[in-house]
Amino acid sequence: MRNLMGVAALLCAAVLTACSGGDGGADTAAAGEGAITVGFSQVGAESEWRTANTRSVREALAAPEFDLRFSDAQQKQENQIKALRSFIAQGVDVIAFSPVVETGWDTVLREAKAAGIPVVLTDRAVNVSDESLYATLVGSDFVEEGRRAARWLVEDSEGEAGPIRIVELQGTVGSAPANDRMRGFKEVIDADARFQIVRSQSGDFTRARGKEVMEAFLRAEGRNIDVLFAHNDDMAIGAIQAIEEAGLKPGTDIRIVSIDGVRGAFEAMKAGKLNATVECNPLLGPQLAQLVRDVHAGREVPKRVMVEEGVFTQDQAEAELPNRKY
Ligand code: GZL
Repeated sequence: MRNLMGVAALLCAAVLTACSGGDGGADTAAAGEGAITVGFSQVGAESEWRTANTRSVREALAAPEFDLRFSDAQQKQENQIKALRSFIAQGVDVIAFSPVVETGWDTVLREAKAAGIPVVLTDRAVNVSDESLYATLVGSDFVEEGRRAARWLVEDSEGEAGPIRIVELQGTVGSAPANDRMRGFKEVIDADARFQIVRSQSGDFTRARGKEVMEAFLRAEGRNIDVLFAHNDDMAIGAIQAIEEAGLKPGTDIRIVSIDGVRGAFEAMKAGKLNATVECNPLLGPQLAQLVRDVHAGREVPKRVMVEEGVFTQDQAEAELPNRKY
């Protein structure tokens, strides 16, 4: 009976993973004997940051030590929930995932807990009624990233009388980075009456949507935009195209501060089109691998593992570019 169940579980996994699209699919590379089986559900492939994050996870959770089952959710929560259920059906040793949004995870995480499978959160947080539903979260402090973006803007605006009119390109609606970066940015900006956020809209962390939303901002506000705050570099890079197509100079007519610190941002700063980027380190793979080893071995792990990161401005871009790892 158990063998039949095992076959059924693998068939179910194959079907679910096949329809999860993206570069998902059970990557059962040549895992070694006794390898730790890890089900990993990734948000998608929406930005340079995500691509670097996926590469870091895949490199760290490599065979023969690990048997990685990787699924790309294409930024849809229902695909992540399907993938997590598939991992539970496969009886993986550990589940790890970057939750596309903060809420709606209690039920499936309770199913993982009932199956005795520990869950490690990477990158983004969840909002659940019972914190025991996950072992740990390894990722950045998004509120501090928002504060850092605002602090750069306050410093860069020294001596300006105001009003300084800001438009905001927000990340994916309901995601921890979007919620927290907005909160941190406003916490600092609201303390200085010169600054006004005149428009805010989600660009879903992608270049294409960032460009579209910035075009709408420009149509609505004309030349009355002084600053763009973008929750990630990809949306900022899309917005830069829109600003240039509108006959304005990004980085000069409209100052731009964004978050991630991807290579594209350093190239835009070197070209004078972006003014500052707040680093958000995607290279979480090695920390994730160690946490997977620890929870699999039943070792205690901290509930929250932070990631170190900084802020980079235009004057540093050329020198820093060769050092960038993502
Ligand atoms: C942040 C991460 C965000 C990045 C975006 O840790 O979740 O998602 O800032 C990515 O580029 O799409």
